[in-house]
Amino acid sequence: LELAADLQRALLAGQFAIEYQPVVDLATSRVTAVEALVRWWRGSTLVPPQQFLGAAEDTGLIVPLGEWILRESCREVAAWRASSWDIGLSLNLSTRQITAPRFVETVAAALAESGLPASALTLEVIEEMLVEDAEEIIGRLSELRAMGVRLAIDDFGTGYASLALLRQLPVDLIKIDPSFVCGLGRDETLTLLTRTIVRLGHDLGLMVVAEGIERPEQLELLREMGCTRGQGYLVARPMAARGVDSLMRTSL
Ligand code: G
Ligand code: G
Ligand code: MN
Ligand code: NA
Repeated sequence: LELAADLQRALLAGQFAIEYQPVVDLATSRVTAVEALVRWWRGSTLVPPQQFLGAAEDTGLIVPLGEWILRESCREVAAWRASSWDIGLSLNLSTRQITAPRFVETVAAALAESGLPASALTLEVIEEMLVEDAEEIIGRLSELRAMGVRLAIDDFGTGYASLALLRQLPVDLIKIDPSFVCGLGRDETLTLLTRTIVRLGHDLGLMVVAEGIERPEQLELLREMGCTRGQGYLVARPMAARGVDSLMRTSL
């Protein structure tokens, strides 16, 4: 409860920040998108998301916080697109945000006021979200997709319903969980599973993003497997907006 009050104050005091992690085209190494990741600067201490996202979800504070992240990141990415090239924005969503009243309208408003095209926005969801309120969530996400917004399954392969979800929800992209990618080249089963997920995605006409790339060997294997996109510390760490600014300027 103390944490809940702290979060409320932090939002009012502007203590939340957004970091952006670049996603690159594995063939060209060009940045194609950035994933927005929320940060809480409590004084000079960085509180990890895992320590406050649960409480934000339970108290409902994730709704105003998520709306702030949505508007702010749409605005920043629209500005980067105006001064360099057409990168996309990927956002993580929670159940509470999607089921909140007027969620679809909120996303539409953020796109309209920033000028970011719907097709430049990808909303990431995880399978666990479809356990409760599945119909409502699928309905709302489908509405957004009909507007041109893209949908991604995050942490693909770790839940129990990955494949069933692909049938229920029209998605554009899957993000291979780092628990598979970490074993590339070191563990035969994980390498085989990664290859299988890449092929599955492509056979279904989906874009495939590999997450958690930390070693050159992983990058090489993913390229050889034909995986389209990659993300991870080896490629680029999450960075403040200023960092994205200079990254885009230096790679123009
Ligand atoms: O980079 P990292 O430690 O930030 O992220 C930890 C977890 O927090 C990840 O599972 C990520 O999906 C989640 N996360 C990061 N930013 C957001 C956000 O803006 N909204 C939601 N709902 N989850 C986020
Ligand atoms: O659950 P989601 O995929 O949204 O979480 C993204 C999280 O993964 C963020 O916390 C981000 O900081 C972290 N992350 C990004 N790249 C790497 C990486 O190469 N290795 C590890 N261990 N974590 C990463
Ligand atoms: Mn994510
Ligand atoms: Na993930």
